[in-house]
Amino acid sequence: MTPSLRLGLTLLALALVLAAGLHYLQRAKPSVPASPPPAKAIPAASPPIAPSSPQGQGNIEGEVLLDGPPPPMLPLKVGADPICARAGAMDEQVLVRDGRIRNVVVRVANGSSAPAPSRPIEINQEGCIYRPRIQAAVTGQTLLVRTSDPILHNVHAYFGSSTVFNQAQPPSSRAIELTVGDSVGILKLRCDVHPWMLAYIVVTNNPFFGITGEDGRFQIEGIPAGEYVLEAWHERFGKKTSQVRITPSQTLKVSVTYSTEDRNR
Ligand SMILES: [Cu+2]
Repeated sequence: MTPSLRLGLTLLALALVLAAGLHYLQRAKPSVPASPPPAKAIPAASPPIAPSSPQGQGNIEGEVLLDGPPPPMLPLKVGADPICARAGAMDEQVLVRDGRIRNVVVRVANGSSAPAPSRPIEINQEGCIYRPRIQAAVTGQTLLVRTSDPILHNVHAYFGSSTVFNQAQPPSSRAIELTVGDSVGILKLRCDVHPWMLAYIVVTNNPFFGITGEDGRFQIEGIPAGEYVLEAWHERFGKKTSQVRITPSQTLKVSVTYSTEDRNR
């Protein structure tokens, strides 16, 4: 082999390695993040309600209480399908611990509209249950509906009483990508094959919301100072509103109390 031929072969091999590497990088870059972090109360990338507001920002820390004994948790009536009929699956409509309610969405109801975060929110179908059951989104945000189940589901979305989406999702299929509409309200997902499968997305128009965790507490950070209506929503107990005043650099403590008689209507 002549020196020039050897040099040529070496360069060719180098070019092939580089080409393979570039190809891998392109394939490895997913179009949609496989599992972005769950929606947080304050997406960092979202602009505040009033970016030029000179008066500063404050926070809310709150708890949501149930006045009275929580209704008993009932087993889910999941039918005979062995994939769905896991032992011990309970209806998670009302989750209460130490008198505090989980899965209440609390939002600034009269804030100025802000663009949706570019990051999607996600729902997965696992063992014939939507996870998470409750979340919130900003108008125009992307929603990805995934399935981990080896059986057919049918994703049926309602906004109010109107169907906005209805599509079968076979096992191993790609995530269904939806865009949350421009109206504030409640987006409900139900599976037409398994009617106990329910999920709710509270659609709001700004990033200032929180969802109570297992301890029934929530927080909302970085709210421009001012007077607001704070609205809490629970799938069984419905809405509660209150007036709040946000003061710069202060954390307002808020307590929302539902009665066991309250209903979502
Ligand atoms: Cu289903």
